Amino acid sequence: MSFPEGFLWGAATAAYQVEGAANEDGRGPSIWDTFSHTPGRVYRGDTGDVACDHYHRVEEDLDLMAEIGLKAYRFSVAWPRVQPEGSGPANQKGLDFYRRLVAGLRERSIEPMLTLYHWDLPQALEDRGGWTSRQTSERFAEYAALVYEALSDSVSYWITLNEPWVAAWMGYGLGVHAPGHRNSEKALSATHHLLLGHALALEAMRSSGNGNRLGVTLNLSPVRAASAETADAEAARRVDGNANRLYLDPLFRGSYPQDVLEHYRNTSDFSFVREGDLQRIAAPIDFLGVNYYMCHTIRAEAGGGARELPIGMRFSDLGAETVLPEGVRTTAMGWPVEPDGLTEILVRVKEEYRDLPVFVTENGCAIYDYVDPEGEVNDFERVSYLREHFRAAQAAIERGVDLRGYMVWSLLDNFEWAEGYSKRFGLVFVDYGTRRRIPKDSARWYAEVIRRGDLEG
Ligand code: PNW
Repeated sequence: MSFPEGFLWGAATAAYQVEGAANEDGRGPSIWDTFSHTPGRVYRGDTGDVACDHYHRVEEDLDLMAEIGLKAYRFSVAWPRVQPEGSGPANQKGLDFYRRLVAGLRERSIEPMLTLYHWDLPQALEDRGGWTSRQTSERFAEYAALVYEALSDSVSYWITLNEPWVAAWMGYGLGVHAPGHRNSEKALSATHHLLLGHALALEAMRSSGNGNRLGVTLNLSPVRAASAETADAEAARRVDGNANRLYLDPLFRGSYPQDVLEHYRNTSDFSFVREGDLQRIAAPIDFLGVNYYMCHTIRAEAGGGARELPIGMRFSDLGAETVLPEGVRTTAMGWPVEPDGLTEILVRVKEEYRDLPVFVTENGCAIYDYVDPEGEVNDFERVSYLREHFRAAQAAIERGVDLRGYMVWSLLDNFEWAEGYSKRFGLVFVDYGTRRRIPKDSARWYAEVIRRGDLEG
């Protein structure tokens, strides 16, 4: 049982999480610089100022990718490197870094997959309302056009947004990510302007007419009711509406789900949705990126004080709460390990929305990794996690899903947002004292999978 010929096995990172060099070559501040430098926002006060120092160690990291035998590498471009103030002409030094990175990938026959927005909005735009402002969608399209002009000859796979749900709800609704607002009306407006930004960016890139493939990445999670009770089933449907359908419906059907609009009737008048927006948002994409981490098992909110659930398992204003299903393992993030959910969500996209090329653009797990006395990182739990999820991907292919590739999150341990450096997702361990890279056992195991093209042995 093998993966299709030409399957793109890869790994992913994001600019703010790995680059560091926060004040170099004209980079401007992003909302994540502001947020991480605000006391109390990020675990232990960690920031991305230096991160993995990837900006200076890009050659070494390219060699690591080649050593693992990656066929593809997904990275993001830092908007504030290209436009320090979020508008105006391109900062060439900022673009040069990505030109070098892409050239290095091409030299090693690694396919670049570029994400335009992985959450590092220029602070100057946040000061004018950020994603709650329609202007930001327009600025985003201008930024996309600048990057496209510089790199469309050498990059074939373009992703407009990474996880608009997380950007909108964790950033503007729950306040656990930058810019840290806690307001559902803002999260709804941010959702719409992110999707509109995707649409306008796509239009700008398409107008230059070449054969590149353009898509968007969503984090999708099957939602299951914790019991057969009607109240739990209804709560699960609300979470599904918020987390999945609020993004899938506009992109593939050109409408927001009725039950979700109804649910937020007293929260927002949705006046930010203008005539024609949804039609533009539903313009065809060439592929969908799916980030898969977990299923949500939901019961109706019991009331009596919110429990402190792990980040990524909290929802606001839905009258719903997450429970951990019995007998399910969790990762260091506290997230349940449910590989079959990956098959389920991929099949659902094909059956309920569209049969189109799909990439798993992120999947992986955090473990409390450490370097043993022999200098090795024995992360057998990550190997099992990945093997089980690769099998789930294979099951989706057998059920007809047009899956083209799989990007493991992440190439390197890195800045895990609100969790700082305390959570390690990498195939490669990073010593944050010296920034030395140590490939984990999972990196060697993955290299073997890629070399053989199957999961046996
Ligand atoms: C993703 N959820 O975030 C991001 O794209 C990465 O930058 C991040 O490092 C990685 O996953 C691990 O956290 C997510 O609530 C955050 O389901 C939350 C969820 C999913 C992904």
